[in-house]
Amino acid sequence: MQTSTAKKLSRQTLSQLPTTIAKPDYAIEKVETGIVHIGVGGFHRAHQAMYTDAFMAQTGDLSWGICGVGLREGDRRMQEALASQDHLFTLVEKHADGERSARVIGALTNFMLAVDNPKAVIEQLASPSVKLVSLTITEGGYNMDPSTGEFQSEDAAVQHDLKNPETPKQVFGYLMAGLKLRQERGLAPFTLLSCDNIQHNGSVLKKMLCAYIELADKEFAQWVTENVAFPNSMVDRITPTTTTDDIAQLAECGVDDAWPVVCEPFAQWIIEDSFCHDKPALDKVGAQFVQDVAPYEKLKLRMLNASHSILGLCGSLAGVQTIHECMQLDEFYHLLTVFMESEVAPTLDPVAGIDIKEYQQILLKRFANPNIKDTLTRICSQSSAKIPVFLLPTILDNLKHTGRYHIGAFTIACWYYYSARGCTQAGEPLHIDDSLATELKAGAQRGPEAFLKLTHIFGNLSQFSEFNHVYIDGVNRLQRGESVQSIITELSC
Ligand code: CS2
Repeated sequence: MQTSTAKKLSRQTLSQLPTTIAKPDYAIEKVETGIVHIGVGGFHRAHQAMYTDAFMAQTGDLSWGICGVGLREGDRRMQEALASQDHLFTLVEKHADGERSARVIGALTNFMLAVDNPKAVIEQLASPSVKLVSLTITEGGYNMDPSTGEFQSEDAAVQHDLKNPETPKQVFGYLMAGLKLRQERGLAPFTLLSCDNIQHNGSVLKKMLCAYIELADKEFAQWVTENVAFPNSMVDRITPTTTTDDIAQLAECGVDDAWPVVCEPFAQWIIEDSFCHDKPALDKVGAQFVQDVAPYEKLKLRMLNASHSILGLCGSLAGVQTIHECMQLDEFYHLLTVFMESEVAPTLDPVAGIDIKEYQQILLKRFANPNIKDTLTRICSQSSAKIPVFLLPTILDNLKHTGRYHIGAFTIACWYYYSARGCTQAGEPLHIDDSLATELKAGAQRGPEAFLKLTHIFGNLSQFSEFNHVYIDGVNRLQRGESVQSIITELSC
């Protein structure tokens, strides 16, 4: 419920907002668009937009504002919310002890909905002021076949874009059109920075984009390969889905914001120092430029994201709702500790400046933050794109090097049960929010073996008989009605 004194957020009302809310201390009206970001969700706003805002505040260099772009009709709600408040929004950091800090972020200069005007988006990408294009299009957004690592060219939107290069539908169509226009106009290409949770995200983006361009224009694909930089990056900040309670709480503090973002205090951004155009000195505000991002990515994906998926899939069957509630249960807390120590840590490479044990401890604390209320529904969404990136590489490494993979295998058993029955162990319905939901359900209903043979998710995992054995044992125990809690207690011994 909104209180009557809450001020609608806008440039005009900024100075009237309560003093407890930090505001951009730079001239917002002077900010120029230096970055185009595709995929403006909560995470982008809590992370890249926050870093950019801090950078502009600290350096006074206002040439790095962000123009957001939404490619889907589903982005209209965000476009309308942001447009209604001059593209300002509030970021609320919630600490474990209840402390909160809110600040208005002024980094967004605009938000364009591509479906409304594809030409304008292509023009924006070709604008001389744009030096960087960043992406958060989700793990599944790269159109990569997970079993072969190749571009899926038969996709309907890809075929559409090849025939209609001026009115594309998918991200690669836009990027190609923008880069082409820049080349025609003699402008340097922008750097393309993927901020998705994928190992070697920049290299994957390069491979997929160039594969797409090759279908249309081989010579231009060669030019892009040689002239565009695709730095890899590791991004981290837990950002739950904004709830109506979050909006109401902010209104009680005096700000009427249609779509604020809530996040944890922690943030990390490690970027490969490889740009083909100017870059903002984000290292002035806590980001790190390094030569090789791979060990950081591997650490984060295998420790944090995989642990999230484990809690998501196992916790859902046990009827738990959020990550921090899982962490309050000893069984889950121990499960994660053992998973990180005995299944993940042995597969990691040394990471400069990071003590892996300390990293684990910090993660457990971050997950336990009771004010973040990160739902298992969010974590389980799009598991078909997450599990192959977050968990499978660890299982496969352990199978190759005779390491432990029992917790990983049990998580897949839980996912099977979740997909086959669509309910918790107590029979409460669980929704499967996944673009491959039909396939997952159909595979699971044919039985656990058939589920594991969904090769574009699991690759050749079903060919490892020792894995099969452990996985089927987990499925049998679940089917006999043994509780998740009692199984994971045993697995954590
Ligand atoms: C989560 C991530 O989507 C997921 O399953 O693991 O969104 C996670 O919260 C972020 O990567 C944290 O940086």
